[in-house]
Amino acid sequence: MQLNRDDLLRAWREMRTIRAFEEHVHTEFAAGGIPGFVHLYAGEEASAVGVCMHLSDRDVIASTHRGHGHCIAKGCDVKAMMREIFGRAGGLCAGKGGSMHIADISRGMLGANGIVGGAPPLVCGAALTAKVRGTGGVAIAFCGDGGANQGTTAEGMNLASVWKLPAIFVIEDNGYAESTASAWSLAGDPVKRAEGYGMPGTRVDGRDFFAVHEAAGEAIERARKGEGPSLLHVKLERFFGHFEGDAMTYRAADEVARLRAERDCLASFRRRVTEAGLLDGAALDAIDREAAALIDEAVSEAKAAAFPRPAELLTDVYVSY
Ligand SMILES: Cc1ncc(C[n+]2csc(CCOP(=O)(O)OP(=O)(O)O)c2C)c(N)n1
Ligand SMILES: [Mg+2]
Repeated sequence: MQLNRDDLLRAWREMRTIRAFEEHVHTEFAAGGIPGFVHLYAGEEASAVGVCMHLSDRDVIASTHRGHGHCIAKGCDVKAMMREIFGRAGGLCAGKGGSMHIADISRGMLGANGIVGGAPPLVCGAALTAKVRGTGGVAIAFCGDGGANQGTTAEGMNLASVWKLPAIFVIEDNGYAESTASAWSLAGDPVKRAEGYGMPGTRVDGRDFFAVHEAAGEAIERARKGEGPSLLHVKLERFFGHFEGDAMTYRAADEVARLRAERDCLASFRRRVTEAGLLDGAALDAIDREAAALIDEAVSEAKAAAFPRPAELLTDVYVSY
């Protein structure tokens, strides 16, 4: 898929919106307004956006505990997401799920997921549905370097390959599973694991939106043509702790500052499109202001929203078919 000016503006807006969203959640969490556990996606934006730009509502994704970026890239309403994170009425899941359980089935967002390695088996079901019904849809599982080592990921990849499902496994390798460096925990090369399951595997630099977009496009096209699953191993960085409140004693004191200076996918996108004359700085700055204003509004509206009523405690908990 060739990217035109509108596509590039859209990519920038989505990545900027994710960054602004995460920075605001970081501040609000520290101020004590957000209940529960929160894991931020800042630094990894090019992966969610580079993959999800190829998708529409007929396609589904399943996410991780670090799911805000995936939700935004798949078209979830950011104000409803913010209300959800604050645990308020009008949240995307009625304020009862919080950060780790945001879902919007109408947008093909099957859910953030507190279960590490939860997404790969889920997308096998969704991909089988797409295949049986002949919708042409694909199903994408995001999982981390830690999640890549879960048995569920191995099972999911095996099943997807045996059934030739339109599924893509995106391993977002940010170098850590909680405090454990992937150098200590990830054996061999994840790309070669794909070979073991008879599917193509590609390594992608997650700092480079264009590389992610291209590799994801190839994998998705292959899946849509009925040629089966693929794996992408995306190398990227997380700019905050594992969870909000993490003192990050396992990282060098200057590590995050260095990564922010050298491996920021937003900075590299901006440099590339301005140097190539594809977009001008003023257009990008205008989007930055709009994204910041949108998230400011989302935070104030979330804080002003009511909490769910006690009478609603048991609604939406079970689905009756
Ligand atoms: C099945 C399961 N085991 C353990 C945990 C605890 N846990 C939560 S996040 C995490 C690390 C995940 O690392 P990774 O998959 O690399 O994702 P990242 O946090 O780096 O995005 C662990 C072990 C869990 N939530 N679920
Ligand atoms: Mg990780």
